[in-house]
Amino acid sequence: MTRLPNLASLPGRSVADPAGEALFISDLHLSPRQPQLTELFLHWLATRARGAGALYILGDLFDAWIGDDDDSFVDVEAGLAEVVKGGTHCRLLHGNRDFLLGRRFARRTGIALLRDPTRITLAGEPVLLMHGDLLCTDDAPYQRFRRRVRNPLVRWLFLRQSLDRRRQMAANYRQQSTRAMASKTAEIMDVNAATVLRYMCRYRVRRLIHGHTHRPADHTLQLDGVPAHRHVLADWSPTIGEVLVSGDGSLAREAVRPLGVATACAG
Ligand SMILES: [Mn+2]
Repeated sequence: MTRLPNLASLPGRSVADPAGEALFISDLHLSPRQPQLTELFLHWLATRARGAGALYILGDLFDAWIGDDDDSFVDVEAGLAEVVKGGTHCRLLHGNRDFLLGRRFARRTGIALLRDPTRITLAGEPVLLMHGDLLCTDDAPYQRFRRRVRNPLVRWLFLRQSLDRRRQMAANYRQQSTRAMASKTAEIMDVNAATVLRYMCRYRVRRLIHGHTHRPADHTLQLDGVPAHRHVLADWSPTIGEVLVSGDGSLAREAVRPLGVATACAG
């Protein structure tokens, strides 16, 4: 566990968000092709996430979401609904892979959908939450693609297709995206430093939490000559996941491991 700077040491209004711990996750990329990953997440939901004050899912929970009428993830929806029933405030903002998560999903699970970005208060401090793709402004072709697929007409046309057709289109997109990423440098696919500062200034925060880049790290930057923080969430795999936990005025990273792995790895 890595301890991070004390939240209470930073200026902010003392408005209480849901009491208790707040958990932040993103980029699980759940998919029917990786049942062990889904199992890892469901187990974590039923154990560690239970009874937390809040659970924030910052995008790309699903590797692809082709519409709320798809029933490929009923087990995940049920697991999330249980956490909500247990009194945890669950909130989700869309990632680039699951931006079609809609009202019916929200109704079935009890999750509140957030705008990207959303400003919350954590231990009295304003904190900005984003998926992270909006920060990757060096990748101009991706930003154009993002605007195109989020156009209401394009979404409407997509959602009118049959589920099979949509599945096929999502698979094609995945292939194209893998090819496109292979031709882009690591720098182009990371956040743009000036864009990060612009968002933090606009929303008047000194702390930003996001995912998307799959480069988990806690960055300290200078904002008007004062230190500010950018926490990048980790992506999950079937063998390990990670949660950023806010509680007692501090932030910590916590590993999520499959059952039995700790003993299997001993020695
Ligand atoms: Mn993403």
